[in-house]
This record gives sequence, C-alpha cells and structure tokens, in this order.
Amino acid sequence: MILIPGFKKKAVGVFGLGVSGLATCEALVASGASVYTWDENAKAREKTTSTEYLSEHPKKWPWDELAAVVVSPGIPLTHPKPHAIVRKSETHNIPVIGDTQLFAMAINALPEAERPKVVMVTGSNGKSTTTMLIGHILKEAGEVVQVGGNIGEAVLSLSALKKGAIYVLEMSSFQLDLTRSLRANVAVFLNLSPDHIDRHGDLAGYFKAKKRIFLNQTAEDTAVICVDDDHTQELCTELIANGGRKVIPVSSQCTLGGGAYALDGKLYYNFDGKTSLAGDLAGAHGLRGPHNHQNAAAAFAVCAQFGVAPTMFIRGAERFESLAHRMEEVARIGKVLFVNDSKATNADAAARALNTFDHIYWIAGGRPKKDGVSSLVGAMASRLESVCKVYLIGEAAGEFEKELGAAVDCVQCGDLKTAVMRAKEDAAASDHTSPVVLLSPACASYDQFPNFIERGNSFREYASEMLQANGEAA
Ligand code: UMA
Repeated sequence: MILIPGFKKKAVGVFGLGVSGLATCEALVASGASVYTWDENAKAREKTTSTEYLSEHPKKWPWDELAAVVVSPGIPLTHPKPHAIVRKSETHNIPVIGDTQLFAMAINALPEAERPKVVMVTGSNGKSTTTMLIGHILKEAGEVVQVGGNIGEAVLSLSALKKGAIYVLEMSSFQLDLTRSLRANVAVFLNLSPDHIDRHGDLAGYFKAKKRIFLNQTAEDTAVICVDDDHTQELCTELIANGGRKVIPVSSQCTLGGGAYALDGKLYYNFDGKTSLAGDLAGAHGLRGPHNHQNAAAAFAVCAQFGVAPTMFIRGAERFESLAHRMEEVARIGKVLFVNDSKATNADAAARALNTFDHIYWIAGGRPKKDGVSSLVGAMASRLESVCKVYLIGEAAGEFEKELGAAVDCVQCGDLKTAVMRAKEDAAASDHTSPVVLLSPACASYDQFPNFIERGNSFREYASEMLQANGEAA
C-alpha cells in the first residue's frame, strides 16, 4: 500500500467504492486521515461496514473541513453533466481528484533523488497489453517493477514507493482528467480513435484528456508516440516542435528515420542515426497482428530507456502471454481456432482483430457506441475480405446487417451461445485449413452481459463445452 504524506488528521471525502475507491480509503486511513465515504450503490456501501470509513451520505460530510474529494474514474466530471458530488465540491472550493493524484502527491513528497521512476501508458487501444508487456520485460531484465492503474490494480494498492523501483501505469482518459501533478518519466501515447465520447463531449475533449499524460514532463523525460494515425502524428510533431523532452516516434506501418518500428513482423530501431534490426516478432505468439506489433514497438522504445538490450526484449516478448479477452486463443477444435477479443468494444479495436487472420467467422454486435453503427462499418470496410460470415448478436444486430449485408454474408443469432455454435459449424465445414471463430464485437456488452469480461468468459465457456462434446482435452 502507498501512504500519502500530508493527510494526517485531514478530512477527505471518497465518492465511489469500487476497486480504486476502497484502495483509496485504506491508504488514506493508514496515512492518518478521517475518511468520509459514499457510493450510489447500496451493495458497494456495505463494503464499509466494520471499517474506519463507514459510509455516510455526503449531506452529512463536514464540508467546511474537507481537504479534497476523491472520486472514482467512472464518475462524470463534465459530460454528459457534472455529477452532483462534483458540483457540490466546486461550490465549496474543494479540489476533486482521483486516486492517481494521491499517488502523485506521495511521489512528489519524496526528495527527487529518492523517487521511483514512473512509466505511464495511454491510447484508445492496446494500453493493457503494452503496460503488461513493459512490466514483463523490465521484470525479466531484473528491475523492481509494479504494474497498476486502469489495468485493474488500483495505484494506491501497489507496494510502497521505493527508490530504484519502476511503476508502470495504464492511464485512462478518466484517470488523466483527475490527475494534476503526476510526472511520467516515460509517457506512451499509442493511438486515438473515438471512445468514451459520452464522457468527454467530443473527440477533441477525449484527445485533450489523453494528452494530459505529458503534463508534468521535464527535459529529462521521454515521450513515446505511435504515429500511425493522424491525431498522434500531429501530436508527435507538436511535441517535437515544443521541445522540453525527448520524443521517440514509433510505428507498425512505416519505416521511420528515428525511433522504433515493426514491419513484416520484424522490429527495427534507430536511436542514434543508424537503423538496426532488434529481432523477429514471429515467435511472440502473445503479440499477434500489426496492432500488437505497434504495442511491441512502443514497449521496446520504453524498455530501451531502461537499458534493455534488443535481444533481451525479443526473448522476453516470446515469453509474453496475451491478456484475457484481448485476442486470447481459448480453444482449438479440430482445425477451428477460437479467439476471444471481447475487449474490442469499439470499431478500431475490432478492425485490428479482423486484420490479424485470413478466414474469419466473426461474432459481432452488442450495444453500439454513441456514434452509431455506420461509423463502425466505415472503419472496418477494408478488412471485410478476410471475413467469411458475420454472426450478429445484441442490440446492434439489425443495424449491422443493414450496413454489412451487401458486402458479406450475415446471420442473425440473437445471443452469443447461438452465434458460437453456428460459427463453429460453418468454420468446421469450410474448405479453409485454419479458420478462426472470432469474438470481436465492436460494441459494448451491457445489453446482454454485466461487462466485457463476463461476455468473454461466456465465449470461453461455450467453446470449452464444444471441445468436451467433441471429446478433446482443453
Ligand atoms: N459510482 C457511483 N456513481 C456514479 C458512478 C459510479 O456511485 O455515477 C460508483 C459505482 O457504484 C461503483 C464505484 O463508483 O461502486 C466504482 O466505480 P468505477 O467503476 O468508476 O471505479 P473502480 O471500480 O474503482 O474502477 C476504476 C476503473 N473504472 C473505470 O474507469 C470506469 C477501472 O478501469 C480500473 O481498473 C480501476 O479503477 C483501478 O484503477 C476499468 C475500466 O472499464 C477496467 N476502465 C475504462 C476503460 O478501460 O475503457 C476507462
């Protein structure tokens, strides 16, 4: 746990009692603060029974004494409208911050020479894989590494801050909006495509929140930017022009005069005016597809800042296992491979998955994102040639068929189980030697599942039932 100096005997409000809220309460109480808590969900409030931070409605909080209100990342700051707790805090002139800002305060309270290093990773897609890959490689290189943030482990529940340690943090746009003074010694910006527009108003608002990752960098720090989309290319040019930090461009689409890039499965770098081959990514099975090669190139650039040699990086990448629900191979029944990419909740993520295999039996649909289905279809149009058939589920199914029907064979399945069964039957009966049943929905899961994790778990379970029915071992 990370203690936060300066909060002894101070009163703090914590609103939202999920993963980050509870870790915040524990850290604040251990730091000597008086903690006032609330959550709009009664079940979440039950978690405070028999603690020193028993829930009490904010009406009863000592508003004249509060030093800060810490809100969970899921609580709207500005859009669709500021949450009531945000408005009330503003009325009382109390700073609204996130757990990541408390983490920043803990680091900043240390003398500069005693501070651990911080690597932060953001982007619309690939953040978790890149964060985990950096953590994995640095650990293999013998560094003391802590991995947390949006990836699921709250920053304040990581081990105590230690000189020489490296904290690798996945940062969402929500968290960046709630963080003011965290300095990334190395900041990674992977890509930008529309997501969370409901929370940021428009793409510009979302981009602005993400760019906060560079906020407190100094001339000693590094920005690693993947320049494969127009937004990040512009950002890279802007940061280079501004000066004030080292900038390393990264790509999985083109050669670069300086930086790191992956092309045709090979990783190259040029940090000193000379282009060299770092190695072949073909043996890195947990990093399939060009999108993962973008993640690998970014991770390589980060690890190089900590002295990791190219051969060590490639060996580590070969031992890296893909994360659950992200291009995760869950079963093989005969020649049919089942791939769980349930985390692909937007068009760009699904398009990346479609780019990875040649003969795809694609399960798509769910609750479409705010900007509708047609934008999803536009983003995927160039990838449809590898799709043999589409198996549609959920609320987006009708609209998907309208948009896609002319280009590719679509079948309405209603639910995921039906879709998995039908896709498997067609894939097994096809002439293709290595067909793939791919769940990459391009939509949120909330119409049929509590979240993308449960959707992915159900996909895995259906595949495993079929495997058993087939008499094969998982
Ligand atoms: N709550 C309210 N009122 C609201 C909104 C929420 O009372 O208006 C309460 C909920 O009832 C819940 C609590 O707040 O009990 C938790 O809310 P939360 O989901 O915001 O926060 P955590 O459980 O603390 O999880 C957060 C991140 N969640 C979000 O950003 C939505 C987790 O990222 C992160 O792993 C965790 O902190 C640890 O750092 C998840 C996520 O979905 C994976 N992130 C988004 C994404 O990746 O797209 C940004």
